[in-house]
Amino acid sequence: MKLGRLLSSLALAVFTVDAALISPGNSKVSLKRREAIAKQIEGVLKRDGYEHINKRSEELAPASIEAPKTNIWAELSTDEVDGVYSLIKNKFNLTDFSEATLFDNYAVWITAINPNKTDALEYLEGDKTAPQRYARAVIFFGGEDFAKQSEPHGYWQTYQVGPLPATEDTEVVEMNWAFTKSSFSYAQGYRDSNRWALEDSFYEVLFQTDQVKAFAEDIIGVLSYGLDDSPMQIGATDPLVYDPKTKSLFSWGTVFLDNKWSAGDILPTGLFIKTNITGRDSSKFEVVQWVYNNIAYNSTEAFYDAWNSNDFEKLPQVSLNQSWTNPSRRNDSGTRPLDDRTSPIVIEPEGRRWQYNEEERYFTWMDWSFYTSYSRDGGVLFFNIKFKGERILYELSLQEAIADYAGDDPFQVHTAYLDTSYGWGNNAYGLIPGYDCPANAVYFNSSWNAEGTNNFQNNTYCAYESMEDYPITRHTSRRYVSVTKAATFNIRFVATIGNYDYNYNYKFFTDGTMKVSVRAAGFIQGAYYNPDTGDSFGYKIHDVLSGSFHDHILNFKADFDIAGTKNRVTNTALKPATYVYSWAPDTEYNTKVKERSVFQTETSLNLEDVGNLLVESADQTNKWGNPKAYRVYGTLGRRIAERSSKLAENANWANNDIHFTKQKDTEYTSSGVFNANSVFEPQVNFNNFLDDENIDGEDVVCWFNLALHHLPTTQDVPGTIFTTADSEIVMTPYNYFDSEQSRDTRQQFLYLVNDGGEPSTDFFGTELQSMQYDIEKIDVSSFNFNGIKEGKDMTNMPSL
Ligand SMILES: *[C@@H]1O[C@H](CO)[C@@H](O)[C@H](O)[C@H]1NC(C)=O
Ligand SMILES: *[C@@H]1O[C@H](CO)[C@@H](O)[C@H](O)[C@H]1NC(C)=O
Ligand SMILES: *[C@@H]1O[C@H](CO)[C@@H](O)[C@H](O)[C@H]1NC(C)=O
Ligand SMILES: *[C@@H]1O[C@H](CO)[C@@H](O)[C@H](O)[C@H]1NC(C)=O
Ligand SMILES: *[C@@H]1O[C@H](CO)[C@@H](O)[C@H](O)[C@H]1NC(C)=O
Ligand SMILES: *[C@@H]1O[C@H](CO)[C@@H](O)[C@H](O)[C@H]1NC(C)=O
Ligand SMILES: *[C@@H]1O[C@H](CO)[C@@H](O)[C@H](O)[C@H]1NC(C)=O
Ligand SMILES: *[C@@H]1O[C@H](CO)[C@@H](O)[C@H](O)[C@H]1NC(C)=O
Ligand SMILES: [Cu+2]
Repeated sequence: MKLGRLLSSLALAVFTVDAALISPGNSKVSLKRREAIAKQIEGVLKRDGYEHINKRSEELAPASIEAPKTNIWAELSTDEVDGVYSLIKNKFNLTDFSEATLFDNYAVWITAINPNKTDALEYLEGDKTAPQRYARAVIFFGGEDFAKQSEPHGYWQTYQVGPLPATEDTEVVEMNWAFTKSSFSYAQGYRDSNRWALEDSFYEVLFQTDQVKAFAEDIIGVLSYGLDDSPMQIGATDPLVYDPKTKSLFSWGTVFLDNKWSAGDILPTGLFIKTNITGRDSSKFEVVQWVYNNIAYNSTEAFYDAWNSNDFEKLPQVSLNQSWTNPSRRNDSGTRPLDDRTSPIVIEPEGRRWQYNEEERYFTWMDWSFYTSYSRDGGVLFFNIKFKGERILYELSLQEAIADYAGDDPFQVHTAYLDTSYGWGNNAYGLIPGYDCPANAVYFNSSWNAEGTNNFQNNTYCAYESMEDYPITRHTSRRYVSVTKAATFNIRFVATIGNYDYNYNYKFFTDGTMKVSVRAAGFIQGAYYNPDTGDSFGYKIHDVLSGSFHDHILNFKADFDIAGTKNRVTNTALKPATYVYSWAPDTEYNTKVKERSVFQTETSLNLEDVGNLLVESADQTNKWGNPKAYRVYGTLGRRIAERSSKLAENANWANNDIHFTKQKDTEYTSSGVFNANSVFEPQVNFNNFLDDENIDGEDVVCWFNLALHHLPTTQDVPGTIFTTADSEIVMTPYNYFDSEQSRDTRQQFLYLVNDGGEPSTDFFGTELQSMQYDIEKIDVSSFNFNGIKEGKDMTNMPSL
């Protein structure tokens, strides 16, 4: 995945950049360069008026619905953030981010802390007032005024600020209750844009030194990094490599080639650099190793000398004709029959069938209801998900995702991304109507604070009703045909983290089933294909490209409340058995049986070891005496590689497919932004959640992993496709009700022959009428796309 996020967006060869902006050593330079690039792309695309496509549906839209309660999980308002900021600015002598260097104190994020569940439930279910609001503020201390002897290069600290709104007297305390650790050294802390810029300025200088310029240009065959017209881009691995013995910090870098399709991730060069990046002064950074063609050189001189010698072997490089990397339509292959006609679209013939409250982000559809919130760390978050008036889930939210690579080169070997550090909410750009979401979707905007800016983004997530392409149920008998449509309600967001686009979908069915899926598309992080050593780790999928084998494991928190908070986890094993029945005492029958067991204590499981895995009510049964329950199953998974120095304690949730713990306010998230680089002592060590507490009859939280063991093939060239790069969990009622719940929907057809042989048909009042659909053309005249960058109000069209 994301390859030095910032670095990779720098050298866009198609847009020229003012050379004067580049002056190595100034950590702000690269940001300016980025902004300049964004300005030049501005206005390339313009679009507006997609409300036309929705016109009919909007005209017939139901009224906004009153939310029964205030959304107590809502992200902070701009006023709340500004109040917090002025308080901590004074208290900690903060420099505004736009002016700050790594030698100042500055705020990196200000975000909401969700209320504790006990307080929330008292508000939701009782007549208590809404819980007070709190903020989480993360500060980098680079200045001398708050310096610590133990942290010569500065440190990060997370604070809890509140209750809000902030006044001079508001409490600001270190936020330790939710984390294993709340303070992080510079070395193992967060790589914010100031740090990326620092590393980038080092590489810009390095690649303009005589020796490096000479061999890099010769080996790779293009202008060296740092020049305006250079297509080289430098990627650097996560996590940072910290050596506690020498207190030194290292980073592995590699050179990719950018092109006009930003396809650098599939244009590797096979050149690797290990750099000592200890400290905050890039002029003290030092190359400690070059690796090329599986040979390590301990210094730039050593590599230069080898390159100058007669027996140096140059590896083949990617051809300059890179039209194969174009992820858009290829026009060299003709047109498929009838493909000149527009493909089908979703229509709501009688108007929208769901309601929402914009302010509270409260949604209702077909006896479902829930609130959404939005955060920089997690994207769209769901709270208080109810079906038929009963809470099924208190919280459903994305926590973290790892992308853990394997390969024959040091870059892939050292790569294990934790994407929450890059952020989901801040990387969800505007969705494209009719393409990302069906034509009848409604779009929602969002806001978050990061690096000193209150950011706004239109159309970050969409909601729509859709139809599955199969009926939810049917039956044909001697007397009748009965068939019921499968309508679903969906919330979707797409986060583009560097090379990858993650499509998250939350789907609700009329019977009480929910499905959460993730799909991946975009460019793979490819490796340079070396025929001698590469075949164990990937297929050759182009001239010099290998699809390097990696695991995507994505962790979610699902706080089930099945008929209240007294729950338990059970397994119904499905087993072969040999039975002798009383009615046939001489015969052994090979058959199969169900066998229920209860998990008494907190547990981690792999799906292949269980049968039907249930979250049950510990005190309520259905009419037939079975515990009310939800079953969870799906394509869950865990990482394949074992514990290593790149993933030691920071993603312990990825060691098994699914975990069940006792709900605790202090077990707030399974990961944190600082987990990415603090490998041994992470912000949240998930193993601490698993301390054998009783979960039988307790409030249970399920932590599950969607997973994709991604061994790329030519199906990933030029881009990975959502069709198969996917994973899904199903959460479905299991003896929860006394019978299946979709029987009350009108979206059915019944053909019935009565006793006299007379046929009749029934559409239950929802017979599709023939009508003209006044769908208008998509008007793209006010679409504006400033290129992908984090920043205020960065993309596109008006929010609906
Ligand atoms: C406050 O921060 C500024 C900017 O980093 C610094 O120049 C100044 O010395 C600091 N003030 C104190 C009292 O340390
Ligand atoms: C939530 O609970 C924790 C642990 O009991 C407590 O330290 C924290 O202050 C509470 N947070 C809020 C926002 O009330
Ligand atoms: C890394 O660089 C730092 C300072 O720039 C130096 O003190 C340290 O010794 C170096 N580490 C190694 C292992 O060379
Ligand atoms: C390079 O360094 C490694 C250890 O860092 C050492 O084992 C090796 O001998 C060195 N190679 C040369 C050619 O100096
Ligand atoms: C570039 O490669 C494509 C196939 O990937 C080929 O169709 C095209 O003709 C080539 N263009 C040039 C200019 O060689
Ligand atoms: C295909 O697209 C390329 C670049 O966009 C263009 O130069 C070429 O003329 C197009 N070819 C055809 C057959 O349309
Ligand atoms: C989001 O959209 C709503 C409705 O259009 C608007 O009232 C609100 O100001 C917008 N919020 C942001 C942060 O842009
Ligand atoms: C976001 O949508 C609002 C309307 O809801 C519009 O005024 C604003 O210009 C949009 N922002 C951008 C960057 O397009
Ligand atoms: Cu992948």
